[in-house]
Amino acid sequence: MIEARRLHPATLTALPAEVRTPTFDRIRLRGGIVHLGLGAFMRAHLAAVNDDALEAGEPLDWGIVGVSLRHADTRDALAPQDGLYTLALRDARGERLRVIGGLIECLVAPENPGAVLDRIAHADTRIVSLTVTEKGYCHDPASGALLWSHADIAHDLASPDTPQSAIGCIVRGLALRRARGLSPITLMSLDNLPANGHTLRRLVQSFAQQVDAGLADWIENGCTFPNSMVDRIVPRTTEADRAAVSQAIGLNDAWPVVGETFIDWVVEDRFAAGRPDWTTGGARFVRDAAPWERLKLRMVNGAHSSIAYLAVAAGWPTVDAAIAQPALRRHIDALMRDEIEPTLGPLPGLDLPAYRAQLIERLRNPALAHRTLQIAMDGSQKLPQRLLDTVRHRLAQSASIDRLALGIAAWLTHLRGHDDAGRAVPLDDPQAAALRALRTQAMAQPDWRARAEAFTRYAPVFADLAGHEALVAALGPALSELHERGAARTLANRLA
Ligand code: CS2
Repeated sequence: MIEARRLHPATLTALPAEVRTPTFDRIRLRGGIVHLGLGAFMRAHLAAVNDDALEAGEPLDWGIVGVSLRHADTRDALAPQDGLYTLALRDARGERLRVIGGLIECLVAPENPGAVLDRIAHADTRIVSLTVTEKGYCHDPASGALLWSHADIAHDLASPDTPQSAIGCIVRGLALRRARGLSPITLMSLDNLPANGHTLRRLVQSFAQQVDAGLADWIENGCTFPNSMVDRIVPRTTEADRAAVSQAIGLNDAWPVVGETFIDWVVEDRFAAGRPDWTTGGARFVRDAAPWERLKLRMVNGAHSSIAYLAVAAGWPTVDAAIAQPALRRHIDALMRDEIEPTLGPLPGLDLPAYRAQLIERLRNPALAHRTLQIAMDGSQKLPQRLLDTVRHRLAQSASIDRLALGIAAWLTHLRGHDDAGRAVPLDDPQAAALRALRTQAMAQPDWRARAEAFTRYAPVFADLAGHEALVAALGPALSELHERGAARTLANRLA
């Protein structure tokens, strides 16, 4: 029985006229895309762009089968809604509401891994896409190598029929495709990793080689792994969001998503088995996504992580609250202008100062309440591509890295587990235990220079930057200042 007040295909006609609803024939959609990692970001990005394509008349082959790799909560919320959910796009001017219709099924891998493999090996499937976050790749972020010691990878090697990791699901699913005589497909990473397609390919191939060299050849010769840059700020949905969206649409939606109006997606046009025309939703197909990835990871995510660690220390709970602090805003602006932008290659048609100004506006968005603690998660997985690659580039040119170093020092300070006022803050990171040990060991050194040096010896993050003189020289004073004065006064002082 359908709840009368629940969002559902049968209740769509009850929605207020200003809520946009799918106009394509949902019943006839087939699952051309299998998406691993059915989180908020994917539901506000790929799914929205794909809905635009379907609205614009793309064939109904391009429905999405969503797969949660861990929890059943998204499926449990969306199944009674037949996969429908609301996307609320918000900025200072207000909110635009839209019901997304392209999600045709939700699978939960731990409940039924066989169903996931079966879907990847389905004749309808032509693209497997992923948003599993940085740590979902089970790789060493510094070297990019697959972590054979990772519990999920070890499990997936030993148990072919019940994979738990994204890499295990993909390789076992492709093996089944090949066994069924089906054609190769596209594997499309949409995570914030540099060369995300190449990274995925390397990891899939490492695992496949271990399983079956013939399979590895089949993948190499037929599957493609386009690199891409994705951008849209999508905070975790809160209870308040659920209530507000349900109220606005006049129906209960158990799991809406909330994001900014801005969207960007640059993807390499290398699809093994076709693709929808996503350009109507704002995607750009290119030959080489690398310059755009660099831009986005260094500017947007580099700024985000720098803000997150400084703000958590200072006690500023959301990005908009943080960027409203003049000293932080000036720091982030100067960080981008003076230390990040000079490291970006040519970007045809891009006005960098305008991009920076727009980014500051996005960060000021008062309607998102993006938690700084959420962005502070998983620093060990994020810092290498967000701040350290930029540092490498600057060091190679003997250019200053003081502002980059402040963000890195703020992350190292975050490892202490409390903010500047002494309030506990969680260290949410797959390497939390090792990072705590690192901090204890580094803090036992006699002075800040030696402490900075000890921190840079942490290979999974700093890799070849271990003991780099100029990095240590910039980190030492930043660590000391953050320790002595706290983040707010350090920022104010640095502008004085
Ligand atoms: C954020 C990103 O949580 C984070 O680490 O920096 O999710 C960010 O919001 C997106 O990459 C924006 O496109």
